[in-house]
Amino acid sequence: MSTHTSSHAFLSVLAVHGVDRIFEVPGESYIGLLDAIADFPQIDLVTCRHEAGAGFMACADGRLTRRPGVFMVSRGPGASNASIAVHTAQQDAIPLILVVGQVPKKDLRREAFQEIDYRAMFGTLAKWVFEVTAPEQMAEVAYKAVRMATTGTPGPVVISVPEDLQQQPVPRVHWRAQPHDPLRASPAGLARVRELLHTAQRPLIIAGGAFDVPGGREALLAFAQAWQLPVCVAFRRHDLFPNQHPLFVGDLGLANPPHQMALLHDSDLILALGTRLDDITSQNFTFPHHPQPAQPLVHCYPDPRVVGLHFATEVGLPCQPKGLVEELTPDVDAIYPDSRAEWARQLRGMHDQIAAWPQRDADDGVRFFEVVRHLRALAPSDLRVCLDAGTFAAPVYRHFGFEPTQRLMAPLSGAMGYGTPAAVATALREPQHRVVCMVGDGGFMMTGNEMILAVERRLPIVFILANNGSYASIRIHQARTYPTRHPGTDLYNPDFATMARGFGMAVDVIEHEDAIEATLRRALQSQGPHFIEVKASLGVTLPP
Ligand SMILES: Cc1ncc(C[n+]2csc(CCOP(=O)(O)OP(=O)(O)O)c2C)c(N)n1
Repeated sequence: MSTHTSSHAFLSVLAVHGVDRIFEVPGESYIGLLDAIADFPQIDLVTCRHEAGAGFMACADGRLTRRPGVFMVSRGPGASNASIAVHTAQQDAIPLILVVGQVPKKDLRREAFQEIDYRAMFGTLAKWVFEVTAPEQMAEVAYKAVRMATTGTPGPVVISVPEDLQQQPVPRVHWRAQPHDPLRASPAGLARVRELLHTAQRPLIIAGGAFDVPGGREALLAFAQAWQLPVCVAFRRHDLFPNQHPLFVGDLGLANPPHQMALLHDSDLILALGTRLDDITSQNFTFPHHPQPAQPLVHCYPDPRVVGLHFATEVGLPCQPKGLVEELTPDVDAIYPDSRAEWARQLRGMHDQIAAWPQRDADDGVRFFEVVRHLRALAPSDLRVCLDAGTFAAPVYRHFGFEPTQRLMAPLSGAMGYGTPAAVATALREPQHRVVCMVGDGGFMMTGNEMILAVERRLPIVFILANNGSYASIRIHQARTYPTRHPGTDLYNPDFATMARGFGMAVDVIEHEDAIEATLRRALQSQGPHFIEVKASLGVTLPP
């Protein structure tokens, strides 16, 4: 190994905490750090083409590993491109570390070439922003970055490292990873929840992302079954509970019909477990009633700042939901009102109606829900579904019906451009599972270059592009609010199939619905990446 530099110290601490992959777009502002990475053969350095894609990959990686996803970018322009991933990590509660090369220390705050003050820029986006001012700080900063990114509500941390501080010799310091005891509920809190569980006639669980930990899903399932508790999953958290289970009663998302919400409001106990009760999950802060719910609210999240923040709670539990439900799952038969079974049947019946596959016709192209329907039928039980933002994804959320070992990777931030990089990062992290990426013709061209990584590393990802010639989600909004015209949402597209062939991928184009099944079958068997362009219907009835 070359001299032990400040960059070696920084990387050693990250490696001790399990960081084994770093995504990067290089810049002259951090070649010192880059050079040191060559001395860490255990770190897979993934060279990317755009900082947004690198950042989305790090987001997906952080989500899958629950360790910080790490990406490195250059100052000014690089950091600006990277900001979308910092926002997504914040909204999605993903541990993320962004390392930015900075101008030399002597030039700081002189508006030097490509300089940005990152504390100001990322001040409200990131959980913590730190600018290194001495090489000896680097190890400590890496340690704190991991702690900040992974504790409480996971989130993004930004570390700015002036270029002249990256290759200074520093003494070796041995840092150890520090496991922390999980946060547990108080005995009094547990006792109060037990009382409520014994008496509630119409209880409802809202299950959120903090269950996405090893054993979390199993613990939730055992708890729900033991007490006969219907489960609604939080925004885009469909894979937390088996969707075929009679106690699965749907998701709280962008399109819950009023009659379903009226029924959910009728519950007499809400157990919001592992969810932040965010804007979308809470139906724009209307479910439960804001700020004082109509029924007792039990709110559990492993961050005291989140518990009871938006809604007044009957019981607030700043602890891990997995541990909580394990403690509340009785060894013997639980005692609760008989009426609960009927309540669960009612909610499930409503969900079944909402989740039934649509019957709509279309004469302007392939109905994308038909692609999703066939994929559902053919999907292996360990499928990873990576979604971009767009209306093409609506049938996945509403109708797909995730099995217990299938996983959904979708941005809670609603960021377009997430799908393709997330699929590549998922396939890198979980090569044993089949990955399907679905993306619209708008979102695909916001990133998309990451496909070359899939080709380079022969990742067996099926990319499905819904080409409807439009930013259709926005066009739908226009049709509702400004029905007579729709400026700014039509798309003039390149020949996507030729593009994908140019990347070196196997390519299919679906122009008719009768080709869907055979094409998907073939793609799901592919050894490497496979690209399918679907000539899709706009999918909505629009005024002329
Ligand atoms: C980065 C970013 N820019 C803009 C938006 C606003 N937006 C949400 S959906 C959408 C259109 C998506 O179009 P496309 O990817 O073609 O999918 P479609 O809705 O047509 O299925 C836009 C522009 C966004 N969510 N993210």
